[in-house]
Parts: sequence; C-alpha cells; structure tokens
Amino acid sequence: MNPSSNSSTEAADSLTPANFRSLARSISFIENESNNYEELLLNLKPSSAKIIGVTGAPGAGKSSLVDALIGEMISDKKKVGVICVDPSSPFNKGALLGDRIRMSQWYNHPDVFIRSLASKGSLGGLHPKIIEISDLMKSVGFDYVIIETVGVGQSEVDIAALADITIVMLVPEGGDIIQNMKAGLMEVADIFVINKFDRPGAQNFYNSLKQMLSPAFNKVSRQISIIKTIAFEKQGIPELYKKIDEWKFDNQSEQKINLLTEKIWALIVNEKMKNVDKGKMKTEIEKAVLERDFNIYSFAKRYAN
Ligand SMILES: Nc1nc2c(ncn2[C@@H]2O[C@H](COP(=O)(O)OP(=O)(O)O)[C@@H](O)[C@H]2O)c(=O)[nH]1
Ligand SMILES: [Mg+2]
Repeated sequence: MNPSSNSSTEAADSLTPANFRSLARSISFIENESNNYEELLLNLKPSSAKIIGVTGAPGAGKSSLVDALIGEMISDKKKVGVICVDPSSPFNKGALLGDRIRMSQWYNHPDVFIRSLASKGSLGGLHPKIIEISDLMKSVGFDYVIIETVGVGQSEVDIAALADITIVMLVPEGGDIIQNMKAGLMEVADIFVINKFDRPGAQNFYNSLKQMLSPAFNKVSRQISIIKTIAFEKQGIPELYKKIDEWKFDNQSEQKINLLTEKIWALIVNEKMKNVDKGKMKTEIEKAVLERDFNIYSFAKRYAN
C-alpha cells in the first residue's frame, strides 16, 4: 500500500486480491516496525469505516459470532476486514486453528480480509501494534473492521478505545450474572450479546442482565442493548447486524473522547518507551542492586532521559 496515494474512496473501489496482499504486507511492516511504517501511519486518510470490537471469555463463541456476522455484512454488500487477536498462552494453542475453521468459508472471499495476530506480551494485553493495525485496516476501504479479542483483565477497556461499537459476549453457563460481570464491563459495552442461548438458564441470565442495566441499578446513562444469540446456528445475528447498521455514532460523546484520550495516551507512551528494552534493563538491575548506593530513582531517571 503506497502511503501517499489513494483516498479512502479510491481504495474502496480497488480492494482487490492484489491489494489484500499489499495490505498484508503493510500490516507486517507495522508489526516489524520496518519499511517506513511511520510514514504510512502519518499518511492514513480519515475514513468512515466502523470498527466493531468483539470481546468475551475464551470459548464464549466470538469466532462463531464473527463468522455469522460476516455473512450478514456480505449479503448487505459490505466489505469486511477482520483481525483476530489470540493470546499466545500455552493453553490457547488451538485458538488460531479454531478461528480458521470457524471462519474458513470467508478466507477466500473477495470482500473479506482476515488476519490473525498473536498477542505477544501479557495475557491481558492486546497486540502491541493493534491501534496502528486497526487504523490501517480502517483506512483502506472496508465498510466494517471487526476485531475479535479475548476479554481478560484490561483488554476490554483497550478494545473499547479502539472500537466504534464494543460488543461484549457473555454466556449463561458458569454461574450467575454477577459472577460473570467483571467490573468495568458496563462502562465499555455498547451491546451485550448473550450467546449460547440454547443452554439452560439462558432466560434467567438475560433477565438478571436486563435488571442490572436498568436505571435503578446503575448510572450508565447511555442505552446498552442486549441481544440473544445462538452463534453456531446463526440465530440472533440479523438482529445484531441491524443494531450495528442502525447505530448512531457520536464521535464527540464524553465516552468517546475519554476513550480517544486513552488511545492517544497509549500511542505516546509506546513512542516514549520505544527504546527501553525491559530485558536489558533487568540485566542492569541485577548488577545495580549489588551496588551499595543503589537508588531506584536515580536508576529510573537515567532510563527516562
Ligand atoms: N451451545 C452452543 N455452542 C456454541 C454457540 N456458539 C458457539 N458455540 C461453540 O462454542 C465453542 C467455542 O466457540 P468459538 O466461536 O471458537 O469461541 P471463541 O473462543 O469465543 O472464539 C465452539 O465449539 C462452538 O461451536 C452457541 O450459541 N451455543
Ligand atoms: Mg475465537
């Protein structure tokens, strides 16, 4: 992708297999911080593409839901980009393969681009370059960019900062709603999807969530929708897509400005920390603690400058 050419409309007309190859290359440049990737980012054009974040526990049915959602979007003549972020933790080795199977029918579709990224770093964290990669995807002419990420710890907040709509997936199994509802989920969710609605207890789970979201129980002023789905049977997906399609976007809402602030803050922190190698720092700390006048503040100051 030539960073200095192509308005987003031109790009929309020219999303071809060749462009998919070039998009894949550009993503690799960003991942590896190579080939003038910063220039590429500085030249990204504003775009009206919408980023849909899908987050939830492993096994909640995110990939099945994304698979079905792509189907709805494609029948509505939309072009769809998908990023799956998989934790590279040992107990999740099968995830990447699972996603490939779940979305297999779309891998060769001319209007669908799917890319899996291993989430390096901590389990809760998203991919270190997820902000940049999702903005690149946003700018090349898709109507929707879907980001599937496992919701653990902080990552729900991170995904909300990236997404125009955040879908939080819950499942009725594994205890009641209170146990499933982690702190902060209500602040980031635009749409709750209760998947596996075929499972026992689903309606009770729905009722309790509805009650939790009612004004009597919380101070979140925006409207949060709840959609019931059975993702692997594609039930509830047209309703979900309708919600997304009719969504009233408000870039200036307090919530969006807060999230954009978090996003830009993260970019600045990454930029400032770029030259700090934690492994190397650890080795130096091992030596420094042996010194009699070791002071962590002067140590840190040396790094900060
Ligand atoms: N019973 C039931 N199983 C589902 C449903 N949706 C997905 N699954 C299954 O749940 C498992 C995990 O699904 P997957 O989409 O890979 O979840 P992810 O880890 O959140 O991406 C798979 O075996 C799916 O077939 C559903 O609505 N009901
Ligand atoms: Mg998945």
